[in-house]
Amino acid sequence: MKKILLSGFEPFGNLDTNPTTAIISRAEDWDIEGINLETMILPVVYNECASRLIEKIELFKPDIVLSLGVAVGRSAITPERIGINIQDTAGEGKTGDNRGDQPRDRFINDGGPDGLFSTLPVRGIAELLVSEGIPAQISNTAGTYICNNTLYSVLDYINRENLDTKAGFIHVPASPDMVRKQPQMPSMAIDIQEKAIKHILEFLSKND
Ligand code: PCA
Repeated sequence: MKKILLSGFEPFGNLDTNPTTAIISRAEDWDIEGINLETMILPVVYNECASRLIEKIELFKPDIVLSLGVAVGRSAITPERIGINIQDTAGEGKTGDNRGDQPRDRFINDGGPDGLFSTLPVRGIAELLVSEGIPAQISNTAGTYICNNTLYSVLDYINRENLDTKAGFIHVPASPDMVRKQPQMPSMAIDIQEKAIKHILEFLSKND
């Protein structure tokens, strides 16, 4: 039995919803053979996103931590290859986090490594989804906002604690309801996003 911790995020900025909140609420009803699944929603707050996840890791002691976030503008499911040691709201989080924190060029861990690679099989995840007919691609940047912060901090924690836990991050596209007033923006139905994440968990539970 593999213990998997799956996290999503609350909405942020000018978004009313976050597809990862919907995926998490659907995941609460999943019953996948061989997986003991815990789910949680994280706050879009620099100083809290990772600490809340780490508290749960300490309690649940998962084999695998998979965090989900939305990347508005992307058209595919994108496993992130690396988290970098920077907090900067110049990009996707221009208005700052949900508490108004607007860091520029701030280290997540002063003196920590510049970057940390995901320990999930990002190539295998992308290939699996493509073979299932779902658009997917490795992403080489998770940005410098909350999602990158979560990925970096969890990997940094796992390294410092010398844990065997594997961890990674997946960005999903916007859901159609989020872009109904911007029809030129890419989106992916929640049903397909849900299917993708379910396939990934099944794959991870069998992969060592
Ligand atoms: N996406 C944002 C933060 C929360 C989310 O779902 C990001 O890409 O950093």
